[in-house]
Amino acid sequence: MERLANYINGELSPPVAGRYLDNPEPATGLIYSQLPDSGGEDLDLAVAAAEAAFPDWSAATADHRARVLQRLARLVRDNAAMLARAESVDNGKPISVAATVDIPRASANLEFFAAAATQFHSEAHATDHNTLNYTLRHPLGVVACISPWNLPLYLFTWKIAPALAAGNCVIGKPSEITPMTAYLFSRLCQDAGMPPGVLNILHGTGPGIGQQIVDHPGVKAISFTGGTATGARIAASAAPRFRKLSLELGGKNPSLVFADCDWERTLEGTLRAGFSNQGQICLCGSRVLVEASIYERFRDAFVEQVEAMTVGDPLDPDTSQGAVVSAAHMEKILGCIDTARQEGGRVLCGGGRVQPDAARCRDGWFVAPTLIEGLGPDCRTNQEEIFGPVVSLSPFDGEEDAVAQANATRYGLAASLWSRDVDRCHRMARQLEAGMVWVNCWMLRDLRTPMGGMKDSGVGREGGFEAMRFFTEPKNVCISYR
Ligand code: TXE
Repeated sequence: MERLANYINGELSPPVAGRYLDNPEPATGLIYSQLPDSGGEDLDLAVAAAEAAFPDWSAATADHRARVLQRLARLVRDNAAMLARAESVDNGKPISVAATVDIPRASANLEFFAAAATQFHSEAHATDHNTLNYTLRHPLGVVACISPWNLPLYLFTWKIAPALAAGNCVIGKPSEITPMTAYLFSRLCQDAGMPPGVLNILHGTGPGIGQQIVDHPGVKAISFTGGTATGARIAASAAPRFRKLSLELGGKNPSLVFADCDWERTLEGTLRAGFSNQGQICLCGSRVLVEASIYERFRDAFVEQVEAMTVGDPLDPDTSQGAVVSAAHMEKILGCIDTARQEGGRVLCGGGRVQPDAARCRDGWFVAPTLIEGLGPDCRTNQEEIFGPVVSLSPFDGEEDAVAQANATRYGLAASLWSRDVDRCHRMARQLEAGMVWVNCWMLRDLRTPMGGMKDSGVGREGGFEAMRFFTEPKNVCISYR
């Protein structure tokens, strides 16, 4: 059975204590590889390597750093088919999604921050005729990038690329649930000529090596994407040591459908927003709010579309819904569906575990895409992040009610708005409590824009120069001259 390795000081390294964790394939439930269960000794080696690499990497020209990131971007592109397959096996997502979304976006992240490295600039302010302020931006040193399982290589590269571009050395920790693409990526780092120690990748559990990384005195900043409860724990650990934190957490995002929407485009868009990656994207629109005058018609058309989705072997290119990521996560989702029933929700389709046709997937972790209606904004189904293929449908009555329902959660990550009334779209975009509002689209991205959430969806923004600034310490110089 394949054993993955850490990536420390440019080498693929087995865990010092020799402990491993099993890595199952969600589509079959079978263990297919093992990952290091890293500990403090591995972390000390990684931090020492990163500290040793920092003087040269931070002093290197932006062009040099850009070239390393560009080579990595090209290697990810050249190996896209292999990486997409690996990610589909590791995560349970349809291979079509891995091949068209995850891997191309991972390569684009590296490409974008390669370019951003050469464009990064700092501010200067001419205060008056004889005073000038300018700001130096120093990289922080050794920083941690902790990423989740839902978009494994995509979110891993999204974090490490700005940190590296800004001149930091990185301790990366991919999710223990989906370690494979980060491991394959570490092999590509060797091919790309990444200087030893600049990027180190440690595998293992969140409460184990994850928490040790957060607590390590050598780690100057933490960029984390994952669950809100974990984010709170990390914030509590980091606060007394004044570590910089960027937290990209959960969401309970509304898709708001108005009677004047473009019907086909809205159906297709809200379906994608609800069920992409089996609903396991923090940006997924898990609450579809529909203007009362079209509610029944929209609901019936939506049910028809959901029922037409094929749940199948993730490796089959025609599959649109794969497995959910783990047995525990499947149980959590099924528990949420039970809760919805107990709360009085009506299950319109789906509602349980399914077995796809493929024989090899008989024991895999598959949940039927599920639609529920009849629940008010305060019930748990409309409040708690389910993070699975479960969408709740509710009617609203006018703009004010739409905004009130949309904002009635502790989360504030994203919203999508479907209407042809331009005035309304601008009006509502201002009022929605969300870090990202999409109008007549979903998950379109421009890497220059700030990305992150309001309220309990996190603090800080990722993307563009904002992300690079996070990974630097500003120092202002004020000069008075005669
Ligand atoms: O994520 P965790 P989990 C949500 C979703 C899901 C829930 C829990 O609702 O059901 O979170 O998922 C590492 N110190 N999202 O448990 O635990 C962990 O090893 C340091 C939303 O899988 O937050 C992994 O690398 N690190 C989300 C990463 O944190 C720790 C994506 C995320 O794991 C740690 C995933 C600790 N104490 C789940 N504990 C999104 N926003 O996209 C865990 N980790």
